[in-house]
Amino acid sequence: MTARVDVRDRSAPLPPGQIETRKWPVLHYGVVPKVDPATWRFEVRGAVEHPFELAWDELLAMPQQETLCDMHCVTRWSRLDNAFEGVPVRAILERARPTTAATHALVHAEHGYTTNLPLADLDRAGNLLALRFGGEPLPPEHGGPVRLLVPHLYLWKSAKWVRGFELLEEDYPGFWEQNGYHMRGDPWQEERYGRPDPARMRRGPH
Ligand SMILES: Nc1nc2c(c(=O)[nH]1)N[C@H]1C(S)=C(S)[C@@H](COP(=O)(O)O)O[C@H]1N2
Ligand SMILES: [Mo]
Repeated sequence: MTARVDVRDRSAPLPPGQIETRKWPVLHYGVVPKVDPATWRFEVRGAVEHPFELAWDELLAMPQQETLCDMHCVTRWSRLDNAFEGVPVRAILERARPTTAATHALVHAEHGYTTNLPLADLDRAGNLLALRFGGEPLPPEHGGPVRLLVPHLYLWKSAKWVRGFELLEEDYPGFWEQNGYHMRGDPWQEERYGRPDPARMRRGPH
């Protein structure tokens, strides 16, 4: 039986400044990548005791979970009551064992897309490497065959076509964060825009 985690926040109808949509808009930078399962690898590296790579069939062999969640996009649409299935991010982190110095993660995706978040926000029970949506394989335009799902933060943190986690000992801005989006992106706090430290951008991740 698949475990089910419900992370829908019903403390208010919607986070501030959001509008509900029944559609699921498609938003990303660049073209939808072609993903070949034969060469696909998910890489966990950086500040971890046990860096590793997962092949596609190894990912599919891991226990899966269903997450019921809402999605909030910084462009102000929210889509409520979504059912995703996939591999819990916690299972990946448990295998990698972040060091005690690890505080943040840089998420890597196809075409060099990155997004950063605090480790505490990555290490949450609802987060998935999402493989299915509404009982069907995740469509390529929404990040299929596999995307990150971090539903308690704005949707740009949920990297489509995800390929790895890099654990870091400090925060480092990802793609949209370098272009003005917030380093954390909590929709309930309306953390839409931010100002990353330019010194960090010059130094670069590990
Ligand atoms: N790889 C990748 N993932 C990405 C993006 C991107 O440009 N590339 N855009 C993000 C943004 S800004 C949003 S709003 C969501 C949109 O997800 P959706 O198209 O499934 O609605 O994907 C996020 N994940
Ligand atoms: Mo977005």
